[in-house]
Amino acid sequence: MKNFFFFKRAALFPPAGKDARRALKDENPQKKFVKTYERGKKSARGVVLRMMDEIPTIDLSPFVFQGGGRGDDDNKGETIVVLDEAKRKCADALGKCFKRHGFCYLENVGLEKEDIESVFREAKLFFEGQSTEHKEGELVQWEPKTNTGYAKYRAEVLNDLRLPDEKETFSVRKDSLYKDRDYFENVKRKKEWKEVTKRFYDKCERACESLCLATAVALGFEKDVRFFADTFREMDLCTLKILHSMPTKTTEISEKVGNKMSLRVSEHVDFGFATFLFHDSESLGRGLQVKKASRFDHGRDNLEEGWIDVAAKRGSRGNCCILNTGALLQRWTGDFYNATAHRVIVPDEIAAMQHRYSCAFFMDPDGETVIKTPEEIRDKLIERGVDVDKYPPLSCAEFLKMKINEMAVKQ
Ligand SMILES: O=C(O)CCC(=O)C(=O)O
Ligand SMILES: [Fe+2]
Repeated sequence: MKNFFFFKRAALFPPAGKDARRALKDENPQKKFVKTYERGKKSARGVVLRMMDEIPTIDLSPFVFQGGGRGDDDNKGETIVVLDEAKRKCADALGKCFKRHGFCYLENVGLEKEDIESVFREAKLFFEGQSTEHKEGELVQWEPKTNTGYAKYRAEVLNDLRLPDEKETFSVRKDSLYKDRDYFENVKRKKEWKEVTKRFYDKCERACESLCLATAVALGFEKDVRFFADTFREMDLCTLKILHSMPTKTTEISEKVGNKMSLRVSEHVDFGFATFLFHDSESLGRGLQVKKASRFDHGRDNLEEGWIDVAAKRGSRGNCCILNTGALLQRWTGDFYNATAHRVIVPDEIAAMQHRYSCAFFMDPDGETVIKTPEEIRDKLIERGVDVDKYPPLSCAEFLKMKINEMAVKQ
């Protein structure tokens, strides 16, 4: 059953519509975006700025507990949460953001500037310090059923209207899941790569707990503040993925094949609860675009409009990351919260010449978790006009299987 999880985690779209196909027949959407953006700056500057202003910066520190949290085995499930003004304020801001588009800058999640810098320092050595031949021939290759290890260029396509993504990745999961296989085998700086990714993974696990607590408070689960946190006990599905895209000659990454072309990361909504996203200080994540997804538009249906250009931001302590919500959170709350659609283009010639690194921590609840609208918020949602029985209960495993089947029909 579990193997179903490790398959194109983010490719969860409703069927693409006419608009998308029409857009693909047109010119390169990356170029089009640049044009739109420039036009925005010259004649409709306010419009672009207003969209950017909608992206809040939220400080998670009220929910970050020293020494406690998910990564600490002795302390599992024991974190005591005393609700104070700071926590309510933080949760309130998160709730508002999740209700709108599910995308924000998040400061002080429990990772420091040095943690972020060191993972990218080592990532550069991992991706650029080993030949393609070595990476593709000697490293343990990523496959859907393990969702761990090295994935070469064009191994994944997040939007099947596109050619496969122009990125290579390395995925890491919980250390204790590696019993039967050494996924770091033949890595040139094995010790360093293993250490830095493990450390980063562990810190992300703790940050995940903080976010779960904050989300529960945001939804008014005052008596059951661990509602979401307790679904991250086994951590059998959480994944840390480090992504790299090489420089390209132009903003057009690939030759079109038929009507199709590739992006660095094509349009998608992440599968899970939410994702922490970090970027290297050289590329600052440029090229990332987001838009509010709806039940009917997960970013694929309209490739042209609504995309907002977002770059990474460091924040005063240099530890700011990006947070986006996933399809599972949207479903769990009967569409009360929204998932964020996103993609990565090559926005201009400067970005084209740069290596681009990013690091995503996908928060996926344990496989056995049953996803259904929580009793505690049914009444609140009904009051707000939400159809709470819209989605039948199903396990996290079933949810993904269903999505895979949907995908199979389209291919
Ligand atoms: O690299 C980025 O900025 C985004 C990556 C992403 O969306 C993903 O891997 O799901
Ligand atoms: Fe994503």
